[in-house]
Amino acid sequence: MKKISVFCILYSVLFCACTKQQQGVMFGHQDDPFYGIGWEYEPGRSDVLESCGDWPAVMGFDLGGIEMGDTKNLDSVPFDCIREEIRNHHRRGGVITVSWHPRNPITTIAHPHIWPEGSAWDATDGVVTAILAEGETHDRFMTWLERVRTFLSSLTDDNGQPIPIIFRPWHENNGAWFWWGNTHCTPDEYRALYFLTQDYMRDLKALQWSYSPNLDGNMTEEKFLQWYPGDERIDLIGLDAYQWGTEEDFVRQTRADLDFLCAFGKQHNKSVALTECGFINVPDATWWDRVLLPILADYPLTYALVWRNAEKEHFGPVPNTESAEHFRNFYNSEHTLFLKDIAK
Ligand code: BMA
Repeated sequence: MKKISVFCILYSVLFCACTKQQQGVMFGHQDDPFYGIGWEYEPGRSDVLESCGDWPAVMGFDLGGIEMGDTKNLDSVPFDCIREEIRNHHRRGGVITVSWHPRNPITTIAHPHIWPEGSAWDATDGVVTAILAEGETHDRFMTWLERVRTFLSSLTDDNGQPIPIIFRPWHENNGAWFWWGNTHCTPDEYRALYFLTQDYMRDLKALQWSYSPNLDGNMTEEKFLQWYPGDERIDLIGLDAYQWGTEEDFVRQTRADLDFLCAFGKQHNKSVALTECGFINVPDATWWDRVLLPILADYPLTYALVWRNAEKEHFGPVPNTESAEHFRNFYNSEHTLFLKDIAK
């Protein structure tokens, strides 16, 4: 599909990362400019900026809720602000990635609701089957795709040109916590859902498509290929890897999966990224330079993005804390790239 245009866009967005791959991995942060620890919606602020003096190279944003026609996403961020900050970051020379945690099109109910009812985490069986069949769920889902398409097509630069976006739908599908997870549909159904989404957006040539399973610890080609949408469909392969358990397990499992994914990426000519990562609330300040950095130093990754700094849970650095000191070591390393390293 659209080989030439996808290649051109990929080349232009990932140019820095590809040419500097030997030099470093771009650092990314979800929802970076909207809120942090102790503040929200103060233009110009960012916990990353205030920790190290530079913006993240990559910013991540989520479209969950747009499918309902909501004006704010599932984390209460207005979609108008998301559009504006995507434009701002593009203007700075940064890279943008967009994820989507859509609600469950069968059980979804109007707000207010009791989580996880109706949400992406309301992981009932048969949703993907119903989306793919004729009927009410399919029809509702197509209106959802239209709302996503409309928003993504509104992401244009100062000259009205589409802003390149790494779009990362249907992530972490090798787990069971989302309704599109691997116990709730077959591999063929999963791929059909991915294709339906992608084909519906085929006119959006600035989208690069990411496939990002969750940390497995024992990924093999056989397991990976079972669900992979295919080389023709995917531009960037990601891994979502959080340290939920012990540090030892996290390091061993992340390295094992990156060994596989980087070899696969090389063979199949795909970029590889840690599309989500982090250690919830960063309880060990040395995690940045002692745990994460050595991993990034060893793999030719395009980027590594940590999740959002919400009050209830944060994954990025917090200014004026010990974590920020170690984050500065991480920032100063030759193995990491921030905005100043990639912007023209
Ligand atoms: C999850 C948590 C949720 C959030 C969701 C989408 O991992 O951070 O609180 O709603 O991501 O950002």
